[in-house]
Amino acid sequence: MTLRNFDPQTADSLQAELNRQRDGLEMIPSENFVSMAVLEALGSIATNKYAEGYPGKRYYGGCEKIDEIESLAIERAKQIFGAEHVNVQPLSGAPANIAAYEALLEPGDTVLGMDLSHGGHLTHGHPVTQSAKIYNFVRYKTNAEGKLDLENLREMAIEHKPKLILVGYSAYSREIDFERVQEIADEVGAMTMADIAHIAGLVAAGEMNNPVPIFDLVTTTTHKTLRGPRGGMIMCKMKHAKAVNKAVFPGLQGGPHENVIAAKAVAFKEALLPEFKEYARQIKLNAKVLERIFNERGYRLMFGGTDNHLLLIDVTPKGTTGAEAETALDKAGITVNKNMIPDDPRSPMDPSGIRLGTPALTSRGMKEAEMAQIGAWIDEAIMNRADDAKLESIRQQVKLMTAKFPLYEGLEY
Ligand code: DSN
Repeated sequence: MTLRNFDPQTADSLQAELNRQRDGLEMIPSENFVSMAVLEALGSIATNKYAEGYPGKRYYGGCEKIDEIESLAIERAKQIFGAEHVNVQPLSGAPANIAAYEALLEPGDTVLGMDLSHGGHLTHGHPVTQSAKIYNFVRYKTNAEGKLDLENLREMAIEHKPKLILVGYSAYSREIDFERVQEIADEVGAMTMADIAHIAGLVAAGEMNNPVPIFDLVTTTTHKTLRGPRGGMIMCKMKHAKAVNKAVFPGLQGGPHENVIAAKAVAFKEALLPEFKEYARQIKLNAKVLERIFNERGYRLMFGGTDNHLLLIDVTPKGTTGAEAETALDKAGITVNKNMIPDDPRSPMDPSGIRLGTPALTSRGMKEAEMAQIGAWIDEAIMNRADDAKLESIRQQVKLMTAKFPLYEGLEY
């Protein structure tokens, strides 16, 4: 019985979502398109198996083949990032971070983490999270020039004596000097953690600095620039391996999702290929084209531009807001997300900025020429945000462009 025959309602929604992904320009910087091989592993029979524990030490019988799959994922991740120890079981980025805190900290310990509006992440100590109730997060910010200020970080580290210094961001577009962060941590006797969820694919390809050989612990998601299934991963020094494994299971999670782990293994194999290096390089080239276009057209780029896959853009100089711009772009077939800018005077539901990036479009094969056209469309849509006919005409042009970059050919629900 096929999905369509058994459950046409779900099949209809999946087909409509596939059409949306095909016809539009996906520019949310945390999204990507996995390969058919990753999709196949994700939809595999590995979903049927309970495997609490770790390879060779499970609480259930019949785990021999699952052990092979999980070990493959671990070994490939070690090879990509140069990690001493890897745990591939975290269900996603937030649980990976929660487990990392549990592994490294005691309740009440102080952590230096980046403020959300300056590019940090909710799980880096935002007051709405449970972690913020358990640990004492002190939040640092980018400086007046909009850059990560490691001298200020050092001063704050000396003042607050954190147990952990946390770097790695979800809206920050610049390179991070992990070696300098480690020196600061060494000076104050702190441990180091990086959350490389956004840039993991760029790090894997050698296109951005790699904290894994330097830091105590590194978390990531596997579904952003790394282009794997939706999931998380923790990499750490061997001295933290036991604590990390205990924190993930049984500390936080139950049975690992072995179909997702199989898909991670496949994605990691892809990330080891020379084509992936080319892909990561193109992501950055594409982002640079957008940086140029938005500069030329008078937008205010936060952090002064980009070294990675994303741009955080203040749209208020154009007389609009993040929410309004997101809605107009949606109508034009371009998906971005509204986003706070540093110390945003506006609210999270209608902030001053939009955040956009190039990983998904680059997966479709788009290059500099397409980016130049897309940058122009984004500006046109924002400047004509009240003109539905204009937005519809951009959407039609977007559809013509995306048709030239087929997505999941042959797949139908
Ligand atoms: N939601 C992710 C992002 O969009 O950056 C981070 O968790």
